[in-house]
Amino acid sequence: MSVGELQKTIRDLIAPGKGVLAADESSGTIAKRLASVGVESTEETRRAYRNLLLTSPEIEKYLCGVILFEETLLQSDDAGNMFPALLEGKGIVPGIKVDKGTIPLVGGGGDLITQGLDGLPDRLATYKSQGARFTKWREVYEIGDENPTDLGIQANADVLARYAGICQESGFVPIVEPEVLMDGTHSIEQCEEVTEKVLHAVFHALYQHGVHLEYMLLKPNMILPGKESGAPIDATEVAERTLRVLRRTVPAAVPSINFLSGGQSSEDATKNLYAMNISKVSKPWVLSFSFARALQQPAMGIWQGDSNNKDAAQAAFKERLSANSAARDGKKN
Ligand code: 5MM
Repeated sequence: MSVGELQKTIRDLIAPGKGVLAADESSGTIAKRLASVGVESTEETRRAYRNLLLTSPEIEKYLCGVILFEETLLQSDDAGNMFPALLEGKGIVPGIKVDKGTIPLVGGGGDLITQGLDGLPDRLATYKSQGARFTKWREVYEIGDENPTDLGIQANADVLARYAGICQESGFVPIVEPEVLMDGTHSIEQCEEVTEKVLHAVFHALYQHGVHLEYMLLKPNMILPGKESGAPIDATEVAERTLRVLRRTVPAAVPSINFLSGGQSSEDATKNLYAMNISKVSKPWVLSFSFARALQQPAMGIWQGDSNNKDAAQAAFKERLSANSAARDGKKN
């Protein structure tokens, strides 16, 4: 394990005022997102869309890292610069999603488990040669009457820890993403209870697998009521509950917690991040963002696949970046 390499990447990923853009939607997910604005997903439309995001003026003021999908590592901007080199040139660390999506967990009563550990060291060697310096892996937990099960929580934690260990061994800083989904009718109390159990299991597994907490980032959900519960989102309550869970489960050695947005509106995600950062509760980690939808949605809605809309879309993207950069530092935009 190259500690120097990991230290440098971590330093770059916790730069003040900056966060991570998740632009690692897999083929199925990006096809859904593009379809929602009337754009067919082809290799070229995916490239054009990611070109719009990654060539936006001044993104380096707000972003320290971008998580890419495999295909994007090998694509170029309109001027012919490979995307990883373009990002490095701006001082932004290129990252790569290395999981292969979810399947049902056998015996897990409906819980899911993420695939992709087989052959991971070989893939990492390839990704490194293509310019990636950090990785991301997501496990998903749906809240139901009987879910997640104890088996689901344990199995998913073990997989996350195995992934993180393999990545550190290969010199990559792993982003560990256990996502308790917002979808459903559950209450905010249920989300808090499940997330606490999930994070306890994850950090126990990380310890058992010898993962170096100093060289990883955590990408959790915020504590929110189910999207279909009808309950309003109150930023002060979200901050209080989320910080309580994190303080109970996440060791101080973890340098940064970069939240996912999980289907909240762009504004709610920013307000909640701000509320956490201005909270008087003591917090030993950086609290930043690794949003996909909450950063991208307004821009994608304006772009709609038309290059004439590029400037306006980039302006909307910058507006979200700037707001979240301020929120991450506990400042009003
Ligand atoms: C939960 O999804 C991650 C964060 O995105 P949001 O801020 O929109 O919740 C995101 O990085 C996600 O892992 C990617 O979009 C890829 O998802 P898929 O489902 O394509 O693996």
